[in-house]
Amino acid sequence: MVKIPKVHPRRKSLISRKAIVDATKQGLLADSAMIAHGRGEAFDYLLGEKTSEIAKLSIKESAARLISAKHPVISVNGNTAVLAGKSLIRVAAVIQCPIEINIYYRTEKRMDLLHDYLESQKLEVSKEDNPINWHGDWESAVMAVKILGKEEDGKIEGLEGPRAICSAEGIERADVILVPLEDGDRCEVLVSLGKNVLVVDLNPLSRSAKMATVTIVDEVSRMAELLLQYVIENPSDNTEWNNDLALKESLEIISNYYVNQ
Ligand code: PTJ
Repeated sequence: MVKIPKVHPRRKSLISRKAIVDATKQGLLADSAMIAHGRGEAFDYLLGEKTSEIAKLSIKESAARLISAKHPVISVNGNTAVLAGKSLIRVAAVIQCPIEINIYYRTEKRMDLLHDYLESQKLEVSKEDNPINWHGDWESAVMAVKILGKEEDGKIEGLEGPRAICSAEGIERADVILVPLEDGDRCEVLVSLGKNVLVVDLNPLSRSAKMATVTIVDEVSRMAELLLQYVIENPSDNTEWNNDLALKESLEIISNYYVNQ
């Protein structure tokens, strides 16, 4: 195994790549997961590989909407589980919402593998110390997080085929959904069903980014760590959120890449 030096300038990126490669070998990811990851890396490079001020605002807005939701849910696909699974379990523990495995390339085998993977991550997270500024019984809060998805007892009205399958207790009844790396069609339908759809996508031009209620243009693992901090801070939401304006700001950062160097 190649050891990545602590001072390597691309250390974080190399660690993420290795996680994606290892998870592919374990069968957790879709065949095209590496292509999606590579596309994300390219956008992240242009964003300076850091969370922009507008991304911070959109994460804060998402935190507020998740907290004030009646039935919030965090949707997790293969790439998200591998890159940000533990952080999102911590977020779910703080707001006490379920996590739903919601994959585009759906097979029973992948659903089972991802379920076991997230359950084992949950166990590890439950043994951690309380997150900073969070008070309570951490182990109980984490173990109360349900990992949904395998029940297949719900349907996303307006979609056909396997992409419509979901959990009745999760996405079907949710009023607010955090969906990292979502597909554009599904995002559009979820919005048309009146749900608040909070998308995480490094590409501000993707259909999901444009369709979402709030788009977080940031890398999913960076965003998840900040989201944890914000859900603990408990901010208030802004019903006037202008997502088009937020997307424009992210695009400006990308187009000013050379100027910002
Ligand atoms: O696990 P599954 O079956 O649900 O499949 C997951 C993938 C990601 C393979 C599937 O959803 C897919 O093909 O996605 P796309 O259509 O390639 O879109 C991926 C989007 O996510 C692109 O716009 C990327 O820029 C963005 N992206 C990739 N990696 C990251 C990311 N956004 C945030 N953080 C990342 N690490």
